[in-house]
Amino acid sequence: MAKHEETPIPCYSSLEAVYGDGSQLEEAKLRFDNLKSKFLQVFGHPPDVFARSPGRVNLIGEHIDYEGYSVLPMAIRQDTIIAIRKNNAEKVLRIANVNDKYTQCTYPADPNQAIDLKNHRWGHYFICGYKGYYEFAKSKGVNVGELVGLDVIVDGTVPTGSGLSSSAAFVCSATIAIMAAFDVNFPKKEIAQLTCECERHIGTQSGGMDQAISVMAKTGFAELIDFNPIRATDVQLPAGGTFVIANSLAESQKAVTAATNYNNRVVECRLASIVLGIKLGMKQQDAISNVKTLSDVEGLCVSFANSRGSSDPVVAVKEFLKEKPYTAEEIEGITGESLQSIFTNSPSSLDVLKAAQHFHLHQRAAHVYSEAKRVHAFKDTVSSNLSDEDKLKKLGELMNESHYSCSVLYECSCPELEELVKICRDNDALGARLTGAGWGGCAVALVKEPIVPQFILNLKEKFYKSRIDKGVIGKNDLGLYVFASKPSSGAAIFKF
Ligand code: NG1
Ligand code: MG
Repeated sequence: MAKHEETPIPCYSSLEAVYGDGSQLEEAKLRFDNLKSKFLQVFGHPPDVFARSPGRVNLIGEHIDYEGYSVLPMAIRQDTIIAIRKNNAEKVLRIANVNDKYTQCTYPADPNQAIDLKNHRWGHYFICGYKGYYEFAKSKGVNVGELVGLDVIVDGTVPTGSGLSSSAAFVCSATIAIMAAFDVNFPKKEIAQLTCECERHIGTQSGGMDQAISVMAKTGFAELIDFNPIRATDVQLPAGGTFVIANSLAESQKAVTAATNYNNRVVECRLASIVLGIKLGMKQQDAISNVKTLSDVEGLCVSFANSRGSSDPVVAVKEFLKEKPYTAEEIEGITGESLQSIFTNSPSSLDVLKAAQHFHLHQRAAHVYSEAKRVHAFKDTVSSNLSDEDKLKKLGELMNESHYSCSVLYECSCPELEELVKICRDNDALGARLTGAGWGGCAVALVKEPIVPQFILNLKEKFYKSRIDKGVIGKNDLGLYVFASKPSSGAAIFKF
Protein backbone atom coordinates (compact mmCIF):
# COMPACT_ATOMS: atom_id res chain seq x y z
CA MET A 1 0.00 0.00 0.00
CA ALA A 2 1.27 3.47 -0.88
CA LYS A 3 2.23 5.58 2.09
CA HIS A 4 -0.43 8.07 3.17
CA GLU A 5 1.70 11.05 2.10
CA GLU A 6 2.34 9.54 -1.36
CA THR A 7 -1.39 9.28 -2.13
CA PRO A 8 -3.32 12.09 -3.83
CA ILE A 9 -5.99 14.20 -2.09
CA PRO A 10 -9.03 11.95 -1.59
CA CYS A 11 -12.16 12.74 -3.58
CA TYR A 12 -15.52 11.91 -2.00
CA SER A 13 -19.10 11.93 -3.21
CA SER A 14 -20.59 12.39 0.25
CA LEU A 15 -19.72 14.44 3.32
CA GLU A 16 -19.68 11.54 5.83
CA ALA A 17 -16.11 10.50 5.03
CA VAL A 18 -14.85 13.78 6.45
CA TYR A 19 -17.55 15.02 8.80
CA GLY A 20 -18.65 11.70 10.36
CA ASP A 21 -22.30 11.12 11.17
CA GLY A 22 -22.96 13.36 14.17
CA SER A 23 -23.66 17.02 14.74
CA GLN A 24 -20.63 17.98 12.63
CA LEU A 25 -22.26 16.37 9.62
CA GLU A 26 -25.46 18.37 10.11
CA GLU A 27 -23.45 21.57 10.32
CA ALA A 28 -21.43 20.61 7.22
CA LYS A 29 -24.59 19.87 5.22
CA LEU A 30 -25.92 23.33 5.99
CA ARG A 31 -22.64 24.95 5.00
CA PHE A 32 -22.35 23.09 1.69
CA ASP A 33 -26.00 23.77 0.84
CA ASN A 34 -25.49 27.43 1.61
CA LEU A 35 -22.34 27.51 -0.50
CA LYS A 36 -24.22 25.96 -3.44
CA SER A 37 -27.15 28.35 -3.31
CA LYS A 38 -24.91 31.36 -2.83
CA PHE A 39 -22.88 30.24 -5.87
CA LEU A 40 -26.00 30.04 -7.98
CA GLN A 41 -27.14 33.41 -6.75
CA VAL A 42 -23.82 35.20 -7.38
CA PHE A 43 -22.67 33.51 -10.58
CA GLY A 44 -25.90 32.22 -12.11
CA HIS A 45 -24.75 28.60 -12.36
CA PRO A 46 -23.90 25.82 -9.90
CA PRO A 47 -20.29 24.98 -8.89
CA ASP A 48 -18.45 22.02 -10.45
CA VAL A 49 -16.53 20.80 -7.46
CA PHE A 50 -15.67 21.58 -3.81
CA ALA A 51 -12.51 21.40 -1.72
CA ARG A 52 -11.88 21.65 2.02
CA SER A 53 -8.78 21.97 4.15
CA PRO A 54 -8.63 22.31 7.95
CA GLY A 55 -6.95 24.67 10.42
CA ARG A 56 -4.59 23.22 12.99
CA VAL A 57 -3.38 23.58 16.52
CA ASN A 58 0.31 23.19 17.10
CA LEU A 59 0.90 21.11 20.23
CA ILE A 60 4.62 21.79 20.41
CA GLY A 61 7.45 23.06 18.18
CA GLU A 62 6.86 26.77 17.73
CA HIS A 63 8.82 28.96 15.31
CA ILE A 64 11.16 26.16 14.33
CA ASP A 65 9.63 24.82 11.11
CA TYR A 66 11.32 27.56 9.06
CA GLU A 67 14.60 26.60 10.75
CA GLY A 68 14.24 23.06 9.40
CA TYR A 69 13.10 21.38 12.63
CA SER A 70 10.24 18.95 13.18
CA VAL A 71 6.97 20.13 14.72
CA LEU A 72 3.96 18.36 16.20
CA PRO A 73 0.54 19.76 15.25
CA MET A 74 -2.92 18.24 14.81
CA ALA A 75 -5.76 19.29 12.50
CA ILE A 76 -8.88 20.79 14.07
CA ARG A 77 -12.43 20.42 12.78
CA GLN A 78 -12.72 24.07 11.68
CA ASP A 79 -11.92 24.39 8.00
CA THR A 80 -12.17 26.39 4.80
CA ILE A 81 -14.50 25.04 2.13
CA ILE A 82 -14.44 26.35 -1.41
CA ALA A 83 -16.84 25.92 -4.33
CA ILE A 84 -15.36 26.49 -7.77
CA ARG A 85 -16.17 26.42 -11.47
CA LYS A 86 -14.22 27.26 -14.60
CA ASN A 87 -15.54 30.24 -16.51
CA ASN A 88 -14.50 30.14 -20.15
CA ALA A 89 -16.35 33.32 -21.03
CA GLU A 90 -14.37 35.79 -18.93
CA LYS A 91 -10.67 35.67 -18.11
CA VAL A 92 -11.07 36.84 -14.54
CA LEU A 93 -10.96 35.25 -11.10
CA ARG A 94 -14.08 36.22 -9.17
CA ILE A 95 -13.68 35.35 -5.53
CA ALA A 96 -16.67 35.75 -3.24
CA ASN A 97 -17.31 34.78 0.37
CA VAL A 98 -20.41 33.60 2.22
CA ASN A 99 -19.53 36.14 4.90
CA ASP A 100 -20.49 39.67 3.80
CA LYS A 101 -17.57 41.04 5.79
CA TYR A 102 -15.38 39.86 2.93
CA THR A 103 -16.46 41.67 -0.21
CA GLN A 104 -15.92 40.06 -3.60
CA CYS A 105 -12.37 40.33 -4.98
CA THR A 106 -11.59 40.24 -8.69
CA TYR A 107 -8.20 39.48 -10.22
CA PRO A 108 -7.01 38.84 -13.77
CA ALA A 109 -6.69 35.17 -14.77
CA ASP A 110 -2.93 35.59 -14.93
CA PRO A 111 -0.60 33.38 -12.88
CA ASN A 112 2.25 35.87 -13.34
CA GLN A 113 0.46 38.75 -11.65
CA ALA A 114 2.21 40.31 -8.66
CA ILE A 115 0.30 40.37 -5.38
CA ASP A 116 -0.14 43.94 -4.13
CA LEU A 117 1.31 43.53 -0.65
CA LYS A 118 0.88 47.17 0.24
CA ASN A 119 -2.90 46.75 -0.11
CA HIS A 120 -3.77 43.63 1.79
CA ARG A 121 -7.01 41.98 0.65
CA TRP A 122 -8.49 38.69 1.81
CA GLY A 123 -8.57 37.35 -1.77
CA HIS A 124 -4.77 37.56 -1.95
CA TYR A 125 -4.61 34.17 -0.21
CA PHE A 126 -6.51 32.63 -3.11
CA ILE A 127 -4.02 34.16 -5.53
CA CYS A 128 -1.21 32.51 -3.58
CA GLY A 129 -2.78 29.15 -4.38
CA TYR A 130 -3.44 30.18 -7.98
CA LYS A 131 0.15 31.21 -8.60
CA GLY A 132 1.38 28.15 -6.72
CA TYR A 133 -0.63 25.78 -8.87
CA TYR A 134 0.80 27.20 -12.10
CA GLU A 135 4.36 27.30 -10.78
CA PHE A 136 4.08 23.68 -9.73
CA ALA A 137 2.34 22.53 -12.93
CA LYS A 138 5.10 24.18 -14.93
CA SER A 139 7.82 22.46 -12.91
CA LYS A 140 6.08 19.10 -13.49
CA GLY A 141 5.68 19.71 -17.22
CA VAL A 142 1.86 19.58 -16.96
CA ASN A 143 0.16 21.14 -19.97
CA VAL A 144 -2.00 23.83 -18.36
CA GLY A 145 -3.78 24.79 -21.58
CA GLU A 146 -5.25 28.20 -22.23
CA LEU A 147 -5.91 30.50 -19.28
CA VAL A 148 -9.55 30.55 -18.17
CA GLY A 149 -11.54 32.47 -15.57
CA LEU A 150 -12.62 30.95 -12.26
CA ASP A 151 -15.74 31.56 -10.19
CA VAL A 152 -15.14 30.89 -6.54
CA ILE A 153 -16.97 31.09 -3.22
CA VAL A 154 -15.26 30.62 0.11
CA ASP A 155 -16.61 29.68 3.54
CA GLY A 156 -14.10 29.56 6.40
CA THR A 157 -14.74 28.60 10.01
CA VAL A 158 -11.15 28.81 11.27
CA PRO A 159 -10.97 32.02 13.32
CA THR A 160 -8.61 34.49 11.62
CA GLY A 161 -5.49 35.90 13.23
CA SER A 162 -5.74 33.34 16.01
CA GLY A 163 -2.74 31.08 15.48
CA LEU A 164 -4.97 28.26 14.18
CA SER A 165 -3.80 28.76 10.65
CA SER A 166 -6.82 30.13 8.88
CA SER A 167 -4.37 31.29 6.23
CA ALA A 168 -3.04 27.83 5.39
CA ALA A 169 -6.56 26.35 5.49
CA PHE A 170 -7.50 28.94 2.86
CA VAL A 171 -4.37 28.60 0.72
CA CYS A 172 -4.50 24.78 0.75
CA SER A 173 -8.20 24.67 0.06
CA ALA A 174 -7.77 27.19 -2.77
CA THR A 175 -4.91 25.26 -4.37
CA ILE A 176 -6.78 21.96 -4.16
CA ALA A 177 -10.00 23.53 -5.50
CA ILE A 178 -8.09 24.94 -8.48
CA MET A 179 -6.49 21.56 -9.15
CA ALA A 180 -9.88 19.86 -8.89
CA ALA A 181 -11.40 22.40 -11.29
CA PHE A 182 -8.64 21.53 -13.78
CA ASP A 183 -9.05 17.82 -13.03
CA VAL A 184 -5.52 17.17 -11.79
CA ASN A 185 -4.27 15.77 -8.49
CA PHE A 186 -0.85 15.13 -6.97
CA PRO A 187 0.62 13.24 -3.99
CA LYS A 188 -0.16 14.96 -0.70
CA LYS A 189 3.46 15.61 0.17
CA GLU A 190 3.98 17.47 -3.10
CA ILE A 191 0.91 19.57 -2.45
CA ALA A 192 2.16 20.25 1.08
CA GLN A 193 5.46 21.50 -0.36
CA LEU A 194 3.82 23.57 -3.08
CA THR A 195 1.32 25.24 -0.74
CA CYS A 196 4.07 26.03 1.76
CA GLU A 197 6.05 27.79 -0.94
CA CYS A 198 3.13 29.62 -2.48
CA GLU A 199 1.80 31.05 0.80
CA ARG A 200 5.05 33.03 0.90
CA HIS A 201 3.66 35.18 -1.92
CA ILE A 202 1.69 36.91 0.85
CA GLY A 203 4.98 38.21 2.22
CA THR A 204 5.59 36.00 5.27
CA GLN A 205 8.65 33.76 5.17
CA SER A 206 6.74 30.87 6.67
CA GLY A 207 7.86 27.33 7.32
CA GLY A 208 5.75 24.42 6.11
CA MET A 209 3.99 23.19 9.22
CA ASP A 210 0.52 24.54 8.60
CA GLN A 211 0.15 23.43 5.03
CA ALA A 212 1.70 20.02 5.78
CA ILE A 213 -0.77 19.20 8.54
CA SER A 214 -3.73 20.71 6.70
CA VAL A 215 -3.03 18.51 3.68
CA MET A 216 -1.78 15.33 5.40
CA ALA A 217 -3.75 15.09 8.67
CA LYS A 218 -5.53 11.87 9.65
CA THR A 219 -8.51 11.56 11.99
CA GLY A 220 -7.45 10.51 15.47
CA PHE A 221 -3.75 11.37 15.17
CA ALA A 222 -1.46 14.28 15.76
CA GLU A 223 1.46 14.24 13.31
CA LEU A 224 5.17 14.68 13.72
CA ILE A 225 6.05 16.74 10.64
CA ASP A 226 9.63 16.61 9.34
CA PHE A 227 10.96 18.86 6.61
CA ASN A 228 13.38 18.54 3.69
CA PRO A 229 11.65 16.43 2.49
CA ILE A 230 8.23 16.88 4.10
CA ARG A 231 7.10 13.77 5.95
CA ALA A 232 4.34 13.01 8.45
CA THR A 233 4.46 10.36 11.19
CA ASP A 234 1.30 9.49 13.10
CA VAL A 235 1.36 10.26 16.82
CA GLN A 236 -1.33 8.60 18.92
CA LEU A 237 -1.89 10.83 21.93
CA PRO A 238 -2.27 9.17 25.36
CA ALA A 239 -5.78 8.42 26.61
CA GLY A 240 -7.32 10.55 29.32
CA GLY A 241 -6.12 13.97 28.13
CA THR A 242 -7.85 16.56 25.97
CA PHE A 243 -6.47 19.64 24.27
CA VAL A 244 -8.53 22.74 24.94
CA ILE A 245 -8.05 25.71 22.63
CA ALA A 246 -8.76 29.16 24.05
CA ASN A 247 -8.61 32.41 22.13
CA SER A 248 -6.90 35.35 23.83
CA LEU A 249 -9.03 37.69 21.68
CA ALA A 250 -5.92 39.65 20.71
CA GLU A 251 -5.84 39.40 16.92
CA SER A 252 -2.47 38.95 15.25
CA GLN A 253 -2.50 40.10 11.62
CA LYS A 254 0.61 38.37 10.47
CA ALA A 255 0.51 39.62 6.88
CA VAL A 256 0.43 43.20 8.17
CA THR A 257 2.94 43.01 11.05
CA ALA A 258 5.44 40.72 9.32
CA ALA A 259 8.38 43.15 9.29
CA THR A 260 8.47 43.58 13.05
CA ASN A 261 7.22 40.18 14.19
CA TYR A 262 7.32 37.04 12.10
CA ASN A 263 9.83 37.91 9.38
CA ASN A 264 11.93 39.73 11.96
CA ARG A 265 12.45 36.44 13.79
CA VAL A 266 13.25 34.61 10.55
CA VAL A 267 15.94 37.22 9.82
CA GLU A 268 17.31 37.06 13.37
CA CYS A 269 17.61 33.27 13.12
CA ARG A 270 19.43 33.54 9.80
CA LEU A 271 21.87 36.07 11.27
CA ALA A 272 22.37 33.92 14.36
CA SER A 273 23.17 30.92 12.19
CA ILE A 274 25.66 32.84 10.03
CA VAL A 275 27.42 34.28 13.10
CA LEU A 276 27.55 30.86 14.76
CA GLY A 277 28.92 29.31 11.58
CA ILE A 278 31.72 31.88 11.40
CA LYS A 279 32.54 31.64 15.11
CA LEU A 280 32.72 27.88 14.74
CA GLY A 281 35.29 28.10 11.97
CA MET A 282 33.49 28.65 8.68
CA LYS A 283 34.86 31.21 6.23
CA GLN A 284 32.72 34.36 6.16
CA GLN A 285 31.69 33.97 2.52
CA ASP A 286 30.97 30.30 2.99
CA ALA A 287 28.67 30.97 5.91
CA ILE A 288 26.88 33.81 4.12
CA SER A 289 26.28 31.76 0.96
CA ASN A 290 25.53 28.37 2.46
CA VAL A 291 24.03 28.78 5.91
CA LYS A 292 20.30 29.39 5.70
CA THR A 293 18.97 28.06 9.00
CA LEU A 294 20.04 27.16 12.51
CA SER A 295 19.69 23.48 11.59
CA ASP A 296 22.43 24.02 8.98
CA VAL A 297 24.98 24.80 11.71
CA GLU A 298 23.64 22.47 14.40
CA GLY A 299 26.34 19.91 13.57
CA LEU A 300 29.10 22.45 14.24
CA CYS A 301 27.40 23.55 17.47
CA VAL A 302 27.04 19.98 18.68
CA SER A 303 30.70 19.14 17.93
CA PHE A 304 31.70 22.17 19.93
CA ALA A 305 29.37 21.22 22.78
CA ASN A 306 30.75 17.67 22.71
CA SER A 307 34.22 19.03 23.24
CA ARG A 308 32.75 20.53 26.43
CA GLY A 309 31.14 17.25 27.46
CA SER A 310 27.61 18.08 26.33
CA SER A 311 25.51 17.41 23.23
CA ASP A 312 23.40 20.52 23.55
CA PRO A 313 23.84 23.16 20.81
CA VAL A 314 22.73 25.78 23.35
CA VAL A 315 26.23 25.38 24.86
CA ALA A 316 27.68 26.87 21.67
CA VAL A 317 25.01 29.59 21.69
CA LYS A 318 26.06 30.55 25.22
CA GLU A 319 29.72 30.63 24.27
CA PHE A 320 29.50 32.46 20.95
CA LEU A 321 26.43 34.69 20.95
CA LYS A 322 26.32 37.47 23.49
CA GLU A 323 23.13 37.97 25.46
CA LYS A 324 22.94 41.70 24.82
CA PRO A 325 21.28 42.49 21.48
CA TYR A 326 23.53 43.14 18.48
CA THR A 327 23.48 46.25 16.34
CA ALA A 328 23.71 45.87 12.56
CA GLU A 329 27.27 47.26 12.70
CA GLU A 330 28.35 44.66 15.23
CA ILE A 331 27.06 41.85 13.06
CA GLU A 332 28.66 43.35 9.96
CA GLY A 333 31.94 43.40 11.88
CA ILE A 334 31.66 39.61 12.15
CA THR A 335 30.31 38.82 8.68
CA GLY A 336 32.50 41.30 6.83
CA GLU A 337 29.53 42.12 4.60
CA SER A 338 26.63 44.55 4.95
CA LEU A 339 23.29 43.15 6.04
CA GLN A 340 21.64 44.83 3.05
CA SER A 341 23.84 42.88 0.72
CA ILE A 342 23.32 39.57 2.60
CA PHE A 343 19.55 39.93 2.17
CA THR A 344 19.60 41.70 -1.15
CA ASN A 345 17.42 39.08 -2.86
CA SER A 346 14.70 39.15 -0.22
CA PRO A 347 12.55 42.31 -0.22
CA SER A 348 10.65 41.22 2.90
CA SER A 349 13.94 40.79 4.79
CA LEU A 350 15.04 44.25 3.69
CA ASP A 351 11.80 45.55 5.23
CA VAL A 352 12.84 43.86 8.47
CA LEU A 353 16.26 45.53 8.40
CA LYS A 354 14.60 48.91 7.91
CA ALA A 355 12.36 48.39 10.93
CA ALA A 356 14.87 46.79 13.33
CA GLN A 357 17.24 48.55 15.72
CA HIS A 358 18.70 45.46 17.37
CA PHE A 359 18.98 41.74 16.80
CA HIS A 360 18.56 39.25 19.68
CA LEU A 361 20.66 36.45 18.27
CA HIS A 362 21.41 34.62 21.52
CA GLN A 363 17.80 34.39 22.67
CA ARG A 364 16.35 33.37 19.30
CA ALA A 365 18.91 30.62 18.72
CA ALA A 366 18.55 29.33 22.31
CA HIS A 367 14.79 29.08 21.77
CA VAL A 368 15.04 27.26 18.46
CA TYR A 369 17.56 24.64 19.60
CA SER A 370 15.79 23.96 22.88
CA GLU A 371 12.34 23.86 21.29
CA ALA A 372 13.56 21.37 18.68
CA LYS A 373 14.64 19.09 21.54
CA ARG A 374 11.30 19.45 23.30
CA VAL A 375 9.47 18.23 20.19
CA HIS A 376 11.46 15.00 20.28
CA ALA A 377 11.01 14.70 24.03
CA PHE A 378 7.24 15.05 23.45
CA LYS A 379 7.23 12.36 20.79
CA ASP A 380 9.47 10.05 22.89
CA THR A 381 7.20 10.52 25.91
CA VAL A 382 4.16 9.53 23.87
CA SER A 383 5.83 6.31 22.73
CA SER A 384 7.47 5.50 26.09
CA ASN A 385 6.48 2.84 28.62
CA LEU A 386 5.15 5.37 31.10
CA SER A 387 1.54 5.10 32.27
CA ASP A 388 -0.90 7.38 30.42
CA GLU A 389 -1.18 9.50 33.54
CA ASP A 390 2.58 10.01 33.75
CA LYS A 391 2.80 10.65 30.02
CA LEU A 392 0.21 13.39 30.25
CA LYS A 393 2.02 14.99 33.16
CA LYS A 394 5.30 15.03 31.25
CA LEU A 395 3.65 16.39 28.07
CA GLY A 396 2.15 19.19 30.15
CA GLU A 397 5.56 20.07 31.56
CA LEU A 398 7.06 20.20 28.07
CA MET A 399 4.25 22.50 26.94
CA ASN A 400 4.93 24.81 29.89
CA GLU A 401 8.64 24.91 29.06
CA SER A 402 7.81 25.66 25.45
CA HIS A 403 5.64 28.57 26.47
CA TYR A 404 8.33 30.00 28.70
CA SER A 405 10.82 29.83 25.85
CA CYS A 406 8.37 31.46 23.38
CA SER A 407 7.55 34.17 25.85
CA VAL A 408 10.97 35.01 27.30
CA LEU A 409 13.46 34.03 24.59
CA TYR A 410 11.43 34.41 21.41
CA GLU A 411 9.25 37.25 22.72
CA CYS A 412 6.24 36.24 20.66
CA SER A 413 3.66 36.33 23.44
CA CYS A 414 1.47 39.28 24.53
CA PRO A 415 -0.24 40.33 27.79
CA GLU A 416 -3.57 38.67 26.90
CA LEU A 417 -1.86 35.34 26.15
CA GLU A 418 0.15 35.54 29.37
CA GLU A 419 -3.03 36.12 31.36
CA LEU A 420 -4.84 33.28 29.62
CA VAL A 421 -2.00 30.77 30.00
CA LYS A 422 -1.76 31.59 33.71
CA ILE A 423 -5.51 31.12 34.18
CA CYS A 424 -5.29 27.74 32.42
CA ARG A 425 -2.54 26.59 34.76
CA ASP A 426 -4.27 27.97 37.86
CA ASN A 427 -7.28 25.91 36.86
CA ASP A 428 -5.51 22.57 36.74
CA ALA A 429 -4.31 22.36 33.16
CA LEU A 430 -1.40 19.90 33.04
CA GLY A 431 0.31 22.40 30.77
CA ALA A 432 -0.57 25.43 28.66
CA ARG A 433 1.16 27.46 25.98
CA LEU A 434 0.59 29.91 23.18
CA THR A 435 0.10 28.17 19.84
CA GLY A 436 0.92 29.33 16.32
CA ALA A 437 2.96 32.42 15.62
CA GLY A 438 1.82 34.23 18.81
CA TRP A 439 1.60 38.00 19.37
CA GLY A 440 -2.07 37.24 19.96
CA GLY A 441 -4.29 34.37 18.97
CA CYS A 442 -4.86 31.16 20.88
CA ALA A 443 -3.44 29.20 23.77
CA VAL A 444 -3.64 25.40 23.93
CA ALA A 445 -4.01 23.65 27.27
CA LEU A 446 -3.71 19.95 28.07
CA VAL A 447 -6.50 19.03 30.45
CA LYS A 448 -7.56 15.76 32.09
CA GLU A 449 -10.68 14.64 30.28
CA PRO A 450 -13.08 14.45 33.26
CA ILE A 451 -12.49 18.07 34.24
CA VAL A 452 -12.82 19.59 30.75
CA PRO A 453 -16.38 20.97 31.23
CA GLN A 454 -15.46 22.55 34.57
CA PHE A 455 -12.20 23.87 33.11
CA ILE A 456 -14.05 25.60 30.30
CA LEU A 457 -16.53 27.09 32.78
CA ASN A 458 -13.62 28.42 34.85
CA LEU A 459 -12.04 30.06 31.81
CA LYS A 460 -15.37 31.58 31.00
CA GLU A 461 -15.66 33.03 34.49
CA LYS A 462 -12.06 34.19 34.88
CA PHE A 463 -11.08 35.27 31.37
CA TYR A 464 -14.11 35.77 29.15
CA LYS A 465 -16.76 37.14 31.49
CA SER A 466 -15.22 40.60 31.78
CA ARG A 467 -14.78 40.67 28.00
CA ILE A 468 -18.39 39.69 27.44
CA ASP A 469 -19.46 42.44 29.86
CA LYS A 470 -17.40 44.95 27.89
CA GLY A 471 -18.98 43.77 24.64
CA VAL A 472 -15.71 42.45 23.15
CA ILE A 473 -17.50 39.18 22.34
CA GLY A 474 -21.13 38.10 22.46
CA LYS A 475 -22.31 35.85 25.28
CA ASN A 476 -23.62 33.26 22.84
CA ASP A 477 -20.38 33.14 20.86
CA LEU A 478 -18.22 31.68 23.59
CA GLY A 479 -18.13 28.28 21.88
CA LEU A 480 -16.20 29.91 19.02
CA TYR A 481 -13.49 31.11 21.37
CA VAL A 482 -12.94 28.20 23.73
CA PHE A 483 -13.42 24.56 22.79
CA ALA A 484 -11.98 21.09 23.22
CA SER A 485 -10.47 19.64 20.08
CA LYS A 486 -9.83 16.14 18.77
CA PRO A 487 -7.40 15.42 15.92
CA SER A 488 -9.40 15.82 12.69
CA SER A 489 -8.90 14.78 9.09
CA GLY A 490 -6.97 16.55 6.32
CA ALA A 491 -7.82 18.08 2.97
CA ALA A 492 -10.44 16.58 0.66
CA ILE A 493 -12.24 17.14 -2.64
CA PHE A 494 -16.02 16.66 -3.01
CA LYS A 495 -17.88 15.93 -6.21
CA PHE A 496 -21.57 15.33 -5.67
P1 NG1 B 1 0.27 30.81 12.20
O1 NG1 B 1 0.54 32.23 12.44
O2 NG1 B 1 -0.33 30.11 13.33
O3 NG1 B 1 -0.46 30.58 10.92
C1 NG1 B 1 2.92 30.59 11.65
C2 NG1 B 1 3.55 29.92 10.43
C3 NG1 B 1 4.06 28.51 10.73
C4 NG1 B 1 4.93 28.50 11.96
C5 NG1 B 1 4.20 29.21 13.12
C6 NG1 B 1 5.04 29.34 14.35
C7 NG1 B 1 2.54 30.61 8.32
C8 NG1 B 1 1.61 30.22 7.25
N1 NG1 B 1 2.59 29.80 9.36
O4 NG1 B 1 1.69 30.01 11.97
O5 NG1 B 1 4.75 28.01 9.62
O6 NG1 B 1 6.18 29.08 11.72
O7 NG1 B 1 3.78 30.52 12.76
O8 NG1 B 1 5.42 28.11 14.84
O9 NG1 B 1 3.21 31.62 8.22
MG1 MG C 1 -1.21 31.67 9.20
